[in-house]
Amino acid sequence: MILRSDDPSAPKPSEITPKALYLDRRRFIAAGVAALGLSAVPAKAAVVIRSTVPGGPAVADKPTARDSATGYNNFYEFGTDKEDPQRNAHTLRPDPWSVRVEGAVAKPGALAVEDLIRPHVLEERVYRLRCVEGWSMVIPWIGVPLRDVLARFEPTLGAKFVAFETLLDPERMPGQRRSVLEWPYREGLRIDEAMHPLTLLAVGMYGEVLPNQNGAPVRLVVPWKYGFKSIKSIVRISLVEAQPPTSWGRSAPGEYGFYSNVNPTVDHPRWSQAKERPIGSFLRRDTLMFNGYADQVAGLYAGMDLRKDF
Ligand SMILES: Nc1nc2c(c(=O)[nH]1)N[C@H]1C(S)=C(S)[C@@H](COP(=O)(O)O)O[C@H]1N2
Ligand SMILES: [Mo]
Repeated sequence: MILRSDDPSAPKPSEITPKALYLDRRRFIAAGVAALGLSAVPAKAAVVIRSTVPGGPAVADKPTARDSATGYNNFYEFGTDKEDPQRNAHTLRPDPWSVRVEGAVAKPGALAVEDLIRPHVLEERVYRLRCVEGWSMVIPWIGVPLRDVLARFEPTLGAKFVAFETLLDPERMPGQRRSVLEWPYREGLRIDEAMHPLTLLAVGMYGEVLPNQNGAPVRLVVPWKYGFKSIKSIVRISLVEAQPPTSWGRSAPGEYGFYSNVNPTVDHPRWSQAKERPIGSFLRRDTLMFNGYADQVAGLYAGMDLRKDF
């Protein structure tokens, strides 16, 4: 289903989320999913890639098998092997969960995930996620544009960048007992990137709430950037004046720049970025500029040297 807020036939948020269904996160998202008609999508139609963005790329790929997307993960808070998050993330406890939005906003505050999402229309968006390591997946996410959520906190003129933080809790995230990265995991976007309509605050995938290993209960999805920008299990969003530090930028500044746009012409210092292997396939394919979203996002970087600002 293609659902856009400017579509007069789209259900209003009040129709999607009747109050009786606010009881808990699972039921809340289930209600949104049902309203999207996702559970009723026939299997055949479910493999058609849809973009909710006008003029968006018609990426003619099937979504990655759900088992692969939930069993092959990067989530260092639960270990550094791809199978570790699925095995270990049961200790996360994503419910209840609140997210604080603060900094250069007129109305700072902490909200439960349900209240963060409740006023908005949940959308399904099928995006390619390409890891800097050279593999990619195609995932049907469920979420709301980040810009709609941020607007409610009324960003002020000082909001030039947005800084994101994952939970810091070594009890629930045992991988934080090892210093493989600086904890908590931190990421950041420039304000125009954060406000871009493609940038999604995701609470579900494959028609269900996010599994813990994929960043429950709420994560970012920035489809034109390498996967590590899409920070999981967010507890804090700060609108700030200066470019914020990021975990990967601090661990290897020469390898992971702030922008991290998918760019097949800029190699990682230790490997080429020209190709990628879609998970579930043996064949590699060419990596596309901005992961295939150049028409929508290239304008954000007009006049920048993307070799320097990598
Ligand atoms: N908090 C946190 N967020 C994270 C990561 C992480 O280790 N910790 N890994 C990143 C990387 S490198 C990738 S490729 C994506 C993977 O998302 P997925 O496991 O849902 O496919 O999550 C990103 N978000
Ligand atoms: Mo990644």
